[in-house]
Amino acid sequence: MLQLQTLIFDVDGTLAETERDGHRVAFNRSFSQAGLEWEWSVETYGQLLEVAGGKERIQFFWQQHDPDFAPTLPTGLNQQAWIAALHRAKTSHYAQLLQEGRITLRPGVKRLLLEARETGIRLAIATTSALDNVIALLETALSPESPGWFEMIAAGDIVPAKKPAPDIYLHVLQQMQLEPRHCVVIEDSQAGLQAALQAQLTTVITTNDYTRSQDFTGAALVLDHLGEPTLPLTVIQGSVTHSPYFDVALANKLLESLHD
Ligand code: XBP
Ligand code: MG
Repeated sequence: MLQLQTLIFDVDGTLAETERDGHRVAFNRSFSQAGLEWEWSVETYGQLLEVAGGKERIQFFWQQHDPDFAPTLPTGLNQQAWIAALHRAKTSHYAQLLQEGRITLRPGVKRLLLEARETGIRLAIATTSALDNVIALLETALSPESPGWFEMIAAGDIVPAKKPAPDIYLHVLQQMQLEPRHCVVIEDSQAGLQAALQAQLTTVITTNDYTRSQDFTGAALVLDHLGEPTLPLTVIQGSVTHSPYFDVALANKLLESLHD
């Protein structure tokens, strides 16, 4: 029996490069629609990514960059409700961007998911993003029935603390009754790595433009992407022998070497 039983995927930056041309643009569209003068450049957004979660990111920006701004709140609506409404509009804009086909999966993601399904590896998602965003991404960039490939999609506000807190990973472990030594996590960011490591999970990082210079100490492997037979991966940290791409056998080997 394989040591590997479950693959747990992060979403944003890992399944697809959703942040710069997806979430960022959706935030800006929601700001403009609400008559706000806020506009997040590619660079500003890179800094704001340190704050996990869209609602939390809006609140942080408001406090740090426009503290005197006071929206006219209808009776009974507090600041949190105003942020939540703005964030709901952002979620619709994000779905619209996905419908336009602007966001595609990163190299190797679909291949690895299909191989995992063929070999009976269980699949899960652990993300800070809202559930609607995850479903929309899977349906548009992977296939309409693909949300059903995942035994569990743990997303957004279902746990009190977002990454880098381990809550979302602990939730998946508990709900699916998993032992960390049988799981491999695929992440793209330092916050995601910290969350997974605190849950004792073996973690593979695939970097992107926003995360490339982050500290990935503790990752089992750091790659530029998962790779394809025709698009070999590059190893940034750790070692991969004789394989141009990350697959189930390699994930299993990682666990065997760590848990011998
Ligand atoms: C990425 C995030 C998310 C998205 C925005 O999380 O930090 O907040 O940027 O999504 P992960 P929402 O990499 O864990 O998926 O606006 O829906 O919060
Ligand atoms: Mg991510």
